[in-house]
Amino acid sequence: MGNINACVDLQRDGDVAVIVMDNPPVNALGFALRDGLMQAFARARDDAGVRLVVLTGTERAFSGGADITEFGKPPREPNLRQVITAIEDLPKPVVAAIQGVALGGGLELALGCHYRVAAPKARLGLPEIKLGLLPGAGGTQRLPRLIGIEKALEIIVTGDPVPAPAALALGMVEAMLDGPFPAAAVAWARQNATAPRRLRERTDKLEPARADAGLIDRVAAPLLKRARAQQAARACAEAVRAAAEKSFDEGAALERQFFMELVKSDESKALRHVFFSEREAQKVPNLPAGVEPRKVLRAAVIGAGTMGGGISMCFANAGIPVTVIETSQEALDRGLGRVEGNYNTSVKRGSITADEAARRRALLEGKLDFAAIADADIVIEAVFEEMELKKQIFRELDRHAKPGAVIASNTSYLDINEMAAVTSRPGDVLGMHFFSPANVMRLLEVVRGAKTSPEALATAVAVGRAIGKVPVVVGVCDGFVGNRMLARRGAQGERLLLEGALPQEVDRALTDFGFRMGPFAMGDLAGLDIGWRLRQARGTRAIVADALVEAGRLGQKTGKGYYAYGADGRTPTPDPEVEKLITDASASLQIQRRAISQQEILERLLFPMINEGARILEEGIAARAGDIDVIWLHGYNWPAYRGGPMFYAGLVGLPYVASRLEAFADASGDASLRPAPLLARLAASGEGFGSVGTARG
Ligand code: T1G
Repeated sequence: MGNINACVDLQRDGDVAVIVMDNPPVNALGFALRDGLMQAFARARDDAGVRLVVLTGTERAFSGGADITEFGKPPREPNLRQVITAIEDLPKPVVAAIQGVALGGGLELALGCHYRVAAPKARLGLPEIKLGLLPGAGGTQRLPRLIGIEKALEIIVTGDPVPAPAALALGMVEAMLDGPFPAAAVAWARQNATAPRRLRERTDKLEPARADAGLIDRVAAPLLKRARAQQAARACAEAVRAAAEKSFDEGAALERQFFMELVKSDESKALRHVFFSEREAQKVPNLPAGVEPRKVLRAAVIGAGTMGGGISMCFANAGIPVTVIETSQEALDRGLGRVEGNYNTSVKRGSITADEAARRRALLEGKLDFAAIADADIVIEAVFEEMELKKQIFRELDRHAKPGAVIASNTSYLDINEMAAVTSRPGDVLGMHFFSPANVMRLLEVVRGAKTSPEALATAVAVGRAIGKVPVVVGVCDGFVGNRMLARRGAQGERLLLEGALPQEVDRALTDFGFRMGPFAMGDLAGLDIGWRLRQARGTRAIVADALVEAGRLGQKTGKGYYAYGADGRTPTPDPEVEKLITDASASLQIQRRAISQQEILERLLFPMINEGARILEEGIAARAGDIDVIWLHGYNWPAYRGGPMFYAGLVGLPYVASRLEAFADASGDASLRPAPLLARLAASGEGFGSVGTARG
């Protein structure tokens, strides 16, 4: 407990005042912390016995920035800009002693200090753009004055953190100190902090941009091209340009104006929604107090196919030894050979060193006998999607796995409860649905069976995080959450082709919306035979998709699918053969083709998905609307700056979504397009999906 207020402690070390921020978990600069800082610095200023000041935080965080939960609420003074100005105006030298992270407003706070020192593992950055914002407390004006326009632009527009050694090399910090904080910083300050050096008064680092009018555009162009939050990226670049061309106060005023515009933008609201939903989604819904995940020191994977190999790599990459089980040496060699190939590619690309690849590869061993899973703390089955085969495997796993081991299936839609029922330990059985390629895609649907224990669930979620995934707990149903909603989009995609659209028109509606690829190009990439086999297994039909497969058009792997693929095998070109196949299919169904607008295509693809999401919430298959958004962001490349399907529905307005669904149902006679009861209720009451009760009972 601090002696200034709950978040701030003012200590004395001889003639040095040490101000300590302690607002768990990350020293977010909420009102109490800002108010405490103002009081502490006023005291240090007025205390004649104080010659200089050291400002520090905790080992985890100097400060994680402004308190994002305060955005959109009435502002309370002192605001962050006032706190930073008060520090910069202090007539005594102030040293920021940075451990952990100094991000966003946290780094801006450090830039208001006259010196900065950092611990070797500290990370500094201005990630506001990842929230659809720009640094709003002087960062776009002070950082260029400290390290120059070019480097400042890169840090601000990418939003990427800078590790302490690089920060030292750039001049973001004056020193990197090994010793314990804050003592090491106090000692450094006594030796080096001689005067209050105010960044707002510096201009030498701005000279190159002032001398070369084209510099900013040249540096900004590639950065803006790569940025996902376009509105915020442009604002960042213009604010930094103001630093070069205008006075500090004029630049700061422009930064403020941009911030006030951006904080109200849909793009920023979506990205802030994503930030909190990603964290919320990883909390096991309704976990009883005191339930802890079990330790996972060893893993086993059954099946060394594409998925099994990728899953095994996730564990090896996280430093967890993993045993891969196959039925034959030939299958095992093929699977491990694929893993070897993946690591070699990563080394060639420079994403990991050869030594790191060797270290990871050494953690991965192949075996032909189930007995080898005996000391695994978690076993993940990743064999062919055939229930009888999976049940046979689960009987074996039940025989060989040690007590307390979590036994998971990587199935993408089969019933976990049926698998659990053939074991003596249904409490330890659940689903862990990885997305291909498993060693790349971050989403992990953790499927809670009817009898899955809270410990097993907590263990699977903890392991998911440990191997770098975004684990989201979902319930048992056909397709769980992501694929169940995807099926709705796929059905509409097929209908749109039959009614008059062409693949390139449907795909363009989604790429213009922000997806990297449309559904048909994505189908060609994954292989059209996957969906075809699924439909065969279920006895369902998709006329156009089936016709393509039956004509040998499986997608990129056969050089043609919905599109034709040229020499590079990847660039899709509309194919008159496909257009004829589609128009013939329409004719065979006596469907009068018509021109369909891009807006109707977009709504026909997205609104039935949103409707299915409402049913998923009603049934308790997902605990929170944000969980559904996170699933689509990390499993299906939904554009983050659109927030996710359920967030997007709120932006468009649930009454509008409901009315369009009614219209689609009337036009097609497909009653399943009618608004789900939850959607209709929320549309009528004016509430959003965020108001839906959270976790399942
Ligand atoms: N405000 C409010 N809560 C925050 C927060 C923040 N800035 N940062 C983290 N939290 C919460 C988070 O929701 C979670 O809560 C808990 O802290 C732990 O977070 C004016 C306008 C700091 C690297 O963008 O990148 O400054 O789930 O699980 O993995 O120019 O949090 O436990 O209830 O992520 O150790 C700019 C955002 C803000 C940094 C720590 N700052 N945070 O990672 O823990 S805008 C950021 C992070 C701004 C100024 C502008 C990470 C982290 P709960 P965590 P972590």
